[in-house]
Amino acid sequence: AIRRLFVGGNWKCNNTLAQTKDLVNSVLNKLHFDPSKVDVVVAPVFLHVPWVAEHIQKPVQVSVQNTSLTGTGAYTGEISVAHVKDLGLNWAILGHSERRQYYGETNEVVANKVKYAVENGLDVIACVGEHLADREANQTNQVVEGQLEAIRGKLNEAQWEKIVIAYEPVWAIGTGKVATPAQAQEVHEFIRSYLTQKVSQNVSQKTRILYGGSVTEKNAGELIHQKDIDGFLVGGASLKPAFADIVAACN
Ligand code: G2H
Repeated sequence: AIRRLFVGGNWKCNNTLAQTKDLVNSVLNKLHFDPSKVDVVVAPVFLHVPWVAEHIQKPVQVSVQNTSLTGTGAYTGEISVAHVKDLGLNWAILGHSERRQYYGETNEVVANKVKYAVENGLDVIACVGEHLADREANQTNQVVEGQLEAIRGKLNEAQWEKIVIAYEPVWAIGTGKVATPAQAQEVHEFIRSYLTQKVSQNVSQKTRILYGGSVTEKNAGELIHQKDIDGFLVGGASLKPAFADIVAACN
């Protein structure tokens, strides 16, 4: 692969602390992979992040699942980029479809969060993806382009170095209904050509584009062979030993 692959585990709002500890000890700390070939990044529940960051084996990196739009200060209930950096962490997932859907994060909010996170030193897994109705109305590319356009408007070219894009069709998320390798590749190719046209050839060639949505150990092997798929953002299967098989498929 021309780009280092990337496997993200998005643990979402799951697991007791005891279950998280068990997942780290029995799955993550037993992974064998070559960090020069693949980045492995897991995103626990905020309250579990300090324990995970301290106990996970070195080559596995830790991400948060959200950051606030604001800095430190009088912002009750928020977790700022500064707090994430203070723990020594470098990654945030932003704009996940569940944040867009349930917490009112518009393209504009997501783009501002991405900008703020990047400007303050985080690497970002920026999520985009269409709903079933968009796909059925042949609007997939337009929807994804609108999401990317909002983000692009806030970044300069150099800042794209800190961005990984996750394409997650909403109809495939947690539904067991995975995009076919051809369906995924088609959108990944569209995203890469968007980057070529709207940012630069260099950014287009360097940016990792992940697929997310019901990735399992059974479909990862075929998906990863698609030309423009550079890894995965895994939800449900990242809570299970299957995650090790998905990493193995990318190593
Ligand atoms: C998509 C994905 C992880 P799942 O949200 O971000 O979840 O693999 O459970 O569909």
